[in-house]
Amino acid sequence: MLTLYDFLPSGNGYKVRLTLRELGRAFSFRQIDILRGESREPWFLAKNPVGQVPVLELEDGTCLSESTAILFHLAEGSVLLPTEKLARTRVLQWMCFEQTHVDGVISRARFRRVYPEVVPTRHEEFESWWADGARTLRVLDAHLESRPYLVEDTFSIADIALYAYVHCAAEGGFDLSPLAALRRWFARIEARPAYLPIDEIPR
Ligand SMILES: N[C@@H](CCC(=O)N[C@@H](CS)C(=O)NCC(=O)O)C(=O)O
Repeated sequence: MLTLYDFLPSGNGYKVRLTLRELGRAFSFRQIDILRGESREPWFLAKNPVGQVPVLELEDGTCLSESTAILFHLAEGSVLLPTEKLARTRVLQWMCFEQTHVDGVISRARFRRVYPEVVPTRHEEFESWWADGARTLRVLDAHLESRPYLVEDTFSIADIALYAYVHCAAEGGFDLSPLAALRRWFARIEARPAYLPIDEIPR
């Protein structure tokens, strides 16, 4: 059985949960309390020396970290990852975009607003994330204006990777109401039979 070390509000962990659900893979969910430093304890650092979730432990004990790498590993050979070279490159392109423009920007604003006691944050920091994040959201909205999914009109791990933090951007102080194409894309993903909300512990 696969074991996912995760923190329920984590969008990075949520990407792995959604991918496992889409693939119909059974897994055991192990909650790590990152707020009280559990991911920095020696037993966890032995699984990921960076001290961060998500970590996916395979049946043979191998541990994988970094959500993008985990999604690629899981999706290989499935409908969630195209085989054609250019389409695969586009999937990777969007996942790199996510790590640069969403994780660390939209996700950081959300984390600091939801848990203000964990890291004190200056208003100027929020203003910088709001400006950068709003641009990111507009790029995504424009791309989705004329297509149902990010790559080749087909649902892929690129959609999962971007959806994870973008759908809850409002918690970070971003206004999603004018972004109609983005909201239609959310609804499309949320209508999928394997869908699981971010705050629901997978059974
Ligand atoms: N680039 C990594 C980022 C992982 C990450 O930022 N994990 C956060 C939770 S979303 C974490 O474990 N933070 C706890 C800590 O750094 O101590 C990924 O995509 O998986």
